[in-house]
Amino acid sequence: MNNIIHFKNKKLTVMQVSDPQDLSFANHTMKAMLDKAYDTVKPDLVVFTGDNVLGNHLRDARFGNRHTIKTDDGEKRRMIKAIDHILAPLEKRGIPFVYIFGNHDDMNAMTKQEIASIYSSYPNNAMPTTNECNHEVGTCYLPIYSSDKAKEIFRFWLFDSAWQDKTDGQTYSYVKPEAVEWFKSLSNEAKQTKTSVPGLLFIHIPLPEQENLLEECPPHVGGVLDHHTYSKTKEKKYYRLNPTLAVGDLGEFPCMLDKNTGLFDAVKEDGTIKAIVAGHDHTNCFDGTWNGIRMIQTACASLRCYGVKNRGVRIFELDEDNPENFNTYHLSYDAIMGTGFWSQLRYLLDADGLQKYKYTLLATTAAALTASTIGIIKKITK
Ligand SMILES: [Fe+2]
Ligand SMILES: [Mn+2]
Repeated sequence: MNNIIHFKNKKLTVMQVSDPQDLSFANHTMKAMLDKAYDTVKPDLVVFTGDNVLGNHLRDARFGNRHTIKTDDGEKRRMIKAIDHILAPLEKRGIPFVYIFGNHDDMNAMTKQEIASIYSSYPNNAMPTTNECNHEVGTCYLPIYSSDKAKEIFRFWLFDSAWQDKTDGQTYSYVKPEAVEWFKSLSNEAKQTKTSVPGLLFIHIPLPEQENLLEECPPHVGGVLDHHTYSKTKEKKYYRLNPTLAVGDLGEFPCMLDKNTGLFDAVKEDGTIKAIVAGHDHTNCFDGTWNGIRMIQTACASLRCYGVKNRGVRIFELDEDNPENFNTYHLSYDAIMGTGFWSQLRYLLDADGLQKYKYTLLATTAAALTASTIGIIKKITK
């Protein structure tokens, strides 16, 4: 491990950045938002929870110089640049980071090992080189030490949940059974040796059990369509967060793991994990508990991809004397950048999905400028 993560004066502030999902041509408003968040919160650690790069669009000509890349080498160069956009600001500030991959990161010619080696080239990379699950790149645990660095008192579990099969080109999303077995064996070992510590589990795609935080409702009360059922049966069913179980935003029906390989049951059995924290569904941002397990989902940071005004970051504040009772809250774009004119204009011009408003604004501005220019010319030539 390059960097040991430890409490400082008994406190630890961690920032989760999920789905920044950018390309080699950076979205400057997202970069500005993250810069401001780092400078305001001053986190001791940043956890990227997947879709860190929009890996399936690296070759596109959609942005920047509008050149299509045709070679694997060119794609790799763009991957290096895209990763640098999210890691250089942390390197500059000396903030350590860890990460998991999402379903988009390896949707390209690169393997996860190759992508991980780019992250490893940064001095503030805090990914453990031991404590890894042998069966899956990126599945590992990060020990969090006491302020005096004498002992591990908390643990961040990082689980891989999606990958592209390079032979058939398909993306699969589930936690490999071997990774669940790895977790169970470490859990049993810690119980036997009485070395268990509390922790948080980070995963890109939410576990299937997360669906239990929802309840069916009529659409007019803010329900979201269950698009999985709709695509199969054309039956329209709407859901919202069950207010007795969860609080926050449900912007879309969750897109959960394809297959249940028993991680939730293993977490329940283990008893040390204080919350399962996911990303992936860009407009979902909530905190709930079902069957004794707390499940948190965090909206995307990306302005490149779909999302709404809850784009932002999540903060975890831990106290060394009582790390189990951590505090967590989400900071949206408005909370970070403010609601002033320039911040809102920036958002309007740079956030994906606002084209209709953007082009109306640009057309209105152009019309106003043209009209005033004509007015000035008429005055001059009178
Ligand atoms: Fe994503
Ligand atoms: Mn995703």
